[in-house]
Amino acid sequence: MDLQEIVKNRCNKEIKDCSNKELYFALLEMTKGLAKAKESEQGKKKLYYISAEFLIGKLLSNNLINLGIYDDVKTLLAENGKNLSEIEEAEPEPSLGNGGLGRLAACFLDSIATLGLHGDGVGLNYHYGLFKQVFVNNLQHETPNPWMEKESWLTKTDVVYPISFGGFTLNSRMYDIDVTGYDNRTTKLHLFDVETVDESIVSNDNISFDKEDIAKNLTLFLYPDDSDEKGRMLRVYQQYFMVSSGARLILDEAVKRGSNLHDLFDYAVIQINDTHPTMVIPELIRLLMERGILIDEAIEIVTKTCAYTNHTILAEALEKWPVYYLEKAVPQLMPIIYELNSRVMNKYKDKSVYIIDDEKRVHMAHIDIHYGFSVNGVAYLHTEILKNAELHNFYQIYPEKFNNKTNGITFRRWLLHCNPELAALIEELIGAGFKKDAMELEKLASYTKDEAVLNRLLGVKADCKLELKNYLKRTQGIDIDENSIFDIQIKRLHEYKRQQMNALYVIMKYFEIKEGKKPQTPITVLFGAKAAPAYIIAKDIIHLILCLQQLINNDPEVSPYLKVVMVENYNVTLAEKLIPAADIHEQISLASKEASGTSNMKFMLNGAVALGTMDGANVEIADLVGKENIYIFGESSDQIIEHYAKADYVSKKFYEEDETIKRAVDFIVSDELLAIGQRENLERLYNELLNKDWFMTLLDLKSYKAEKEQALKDYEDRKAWAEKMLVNISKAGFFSSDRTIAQYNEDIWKL
Ligand code: NTF
Repeated sequence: MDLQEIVKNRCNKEIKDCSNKELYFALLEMTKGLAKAKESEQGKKKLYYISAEFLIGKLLSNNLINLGIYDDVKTLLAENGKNLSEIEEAEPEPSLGNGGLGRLAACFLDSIATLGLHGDGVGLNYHYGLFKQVFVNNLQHETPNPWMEKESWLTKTDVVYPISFGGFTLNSRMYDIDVTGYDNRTTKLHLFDVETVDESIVSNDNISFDKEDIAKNLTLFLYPDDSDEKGRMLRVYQQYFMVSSGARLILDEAVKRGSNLHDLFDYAVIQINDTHPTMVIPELIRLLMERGILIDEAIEIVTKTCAYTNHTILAEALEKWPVYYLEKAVPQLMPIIYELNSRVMNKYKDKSVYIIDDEKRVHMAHIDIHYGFSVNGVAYLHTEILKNAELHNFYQIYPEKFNNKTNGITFRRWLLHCNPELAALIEELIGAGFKKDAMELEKLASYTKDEAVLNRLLGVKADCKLELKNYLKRTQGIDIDENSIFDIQIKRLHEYKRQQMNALYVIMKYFEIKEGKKPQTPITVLFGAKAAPAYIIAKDIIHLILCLQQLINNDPEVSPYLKVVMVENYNVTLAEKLIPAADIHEQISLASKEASGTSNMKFMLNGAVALGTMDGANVEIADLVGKENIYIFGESSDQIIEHYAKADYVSKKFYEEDETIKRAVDFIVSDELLAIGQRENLERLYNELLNKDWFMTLLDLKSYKAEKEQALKDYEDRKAWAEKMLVNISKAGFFSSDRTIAQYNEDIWKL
């Protein structure tokens, strides 16, 4: 396909005369055509990865890379005076995810296509995504994030299903996004949408809307505010709409491939991504019964078809829907859920494994575990905690179902696309093989003493830092010093991830600088995070960070040595700029609480060094790179689990016993900060830290500070630091999502 021709047809102009937006649409059309040509159905059995989120990021450059035409297109554009990265800026980022769980689903689709596996994604088409974050008076404010334009990556299909709820029926239409594999075939992301959705019921400047008008609001937002019952009901409607549409598609396609439905498990395997899609289990049972299969057999068929991935041990994230919600929204499912529960009750005395508890709540994860054939965690430590603690009672019943699949990331987006300069250096050193076999990065190990290579690596990092500086200046009006140490923490805002601990460090550093103890190299502490709209303390933490940013960056005594930057509306696009530029990355969750983390993998691949706790995949990273190449601090997950069991952690004790901790915490409600921020927010956060501190910030603060100082000191030996960078890159191969997906396929999907 010829870009010049497409441009001619669309705009009746030459490439050189087109706007970036016009060229973006022309490239979109060309890429969609090329991707379509690579579609192919293959094999009898097919995987369906069902997920509430697919945080796919911008697609143009990635598709060009995967289709093998990136360089040609770039050159052609350059010959016509056009710049591909500028054209890319005309592409809106689809806002179909929240955090790691959604980005993981997107990396998985890339690897499924790249490995040529027979599998598609299934989800919902949210018109306004999660939300767009804007900062007003140092507070997070949420506005709609529209991303669909008159033309987009979505292709309307003629697949339509009627989806019935208690009292009404909505039509579900399927839209497809092509997922190109790297040098391989294309698969699809199927996104269902309601035909009657009405964007006009939301205003431009906030995300409130009539939560009861399901026909109009169903697919407006991902994770609508669940602080009231109407919001929670809406989530149930969304979930059922997604799984019922998906289940019908799965059955139709299986029949087309030759299934008589009694053998569905030979034609389909469904990976349930966290509990949001759990209702697919009772829904499939119901649909099979509608088609004449008796309940015993229907249950057996579905159990052999469905597999569940757990992504968190946080109790609040394990969904439990009151029976009466489901009775109202999806009454047709309740007889099946009751039946599933009574089968469990007849077999087991232990109430903790029941599906419906004494408070009449349906535990979604329990449905997955009893009526799926596989349960996996997302990193070694996480799976061990599931088996030995959180899901121990289930592990005793079904030891054979439990397995680990350590997360991974696609190297196409997180190296080739986001850091072409580093990719080119690696290719020059070890050849292009690492692009298909990530383990080849190990070959870099032979260069760890090669001074010329280490210097070039530092040069690439310096370029990426300068590029980030310019990008932030241009897009957010933020000024940073490219010669400072970039210390970056980017992830959802949550108390367990402990952005507040990083903020307390910043306060301590601020005091030191004020007192004349200046860091040898200036430090820039960068944050990126969205807080759930109803998560009050998380929003207070954002407020604290933004107040510190204002105070410190405007203090001429301090700002030459320390800067704090919270980027606005953190998303995949920003991550692609931030990660290549990082020197130090913060993975400081309370041990046992972060199931895996995936930014840790992206950072190491881009030559940043981790400062973290022994949590999630950090454990495996530490194992691979060795303790000289990572900064580990804090109590272990065993110790933390014991603190919770004994309920013996008292944050005030740490506050009272350590003068520097006390001073830092008190600063949150100091006159300096209250002059900038809101008393209500700052006092609430202060009290939370002092009286609750559920995620034990003060427990690890001292060792965190000490370890960070060590990292900053080590940074000064540039050669030794570059060696750490190179070791991290060379060991990143294990974290390719190609490896993860190959393992899912070998152990679970068996395509
Ligand atoms: C997240 N879970 C975990 O918090 C991360 O540690 C993990 O890397 C990703 O999943 C991907 O596995 C969630 O977002 C959720 F929803 F489960 F809380």
